[in-house]
Amino acid sequence: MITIWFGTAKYSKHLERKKQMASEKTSPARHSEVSNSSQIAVVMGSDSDMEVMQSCIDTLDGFGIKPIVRIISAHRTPEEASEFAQNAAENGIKVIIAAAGMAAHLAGALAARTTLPVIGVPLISTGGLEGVDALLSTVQMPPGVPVATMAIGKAGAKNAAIFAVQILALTDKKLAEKLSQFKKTQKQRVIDKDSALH
Ligand code: C2R
Repeated sequence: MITIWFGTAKYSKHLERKKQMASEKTSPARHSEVSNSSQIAVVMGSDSDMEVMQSCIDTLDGFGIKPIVRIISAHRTPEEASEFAQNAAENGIKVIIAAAGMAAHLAGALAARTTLPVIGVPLISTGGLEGVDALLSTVQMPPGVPVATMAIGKAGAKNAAIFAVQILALTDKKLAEKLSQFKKTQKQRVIDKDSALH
């Protein structure tokens, strides 16, 4: 009897999960819920980019922003990349952060299909050219299709988050206040380190 009950409960859980997965599949912003704070999307070319891009996600978190996070590749999943960029504005996204290593065409490919600001983060990838390959691929966009390109790696990942917040803060007073607090804290940290030397 117990076995049967467990079996039934397990099966209905399985059905529930299946339903949820089906709805996630049709949702353009899967992996993260679209809420008021999901105005920023963090897209990366591979799961191997996550370690560095986590610092971007964490920095956004510090401003109370939970971004939509996606793994999409202009090379490996071109249709998904296209669909994502074309529907981004309609899905409430205001800024796209796109990170990739090697021949990083992701940010440019997204920028080609949206009028939203796209921030590019060039990453260092195993087998790549220490990020210079990704930097040049991301920054050297032809006139008419800009990608705001950050520094290579972790510094760029963090700055992408801050830059995205700066864009949103233009029309969001609370975020603007958080930004100004962020700058003050950052400044104080340096002053404290300097004082500690004397
Ligand atoms: P794997 O580790 O999956 O082999 O990826 C990724 O961002 C990653 O840094 C190696 C590197 O390839 C990058 N990649 C791109 C694109 N898609 C994946 N540059 C793209 O569409 O630009």
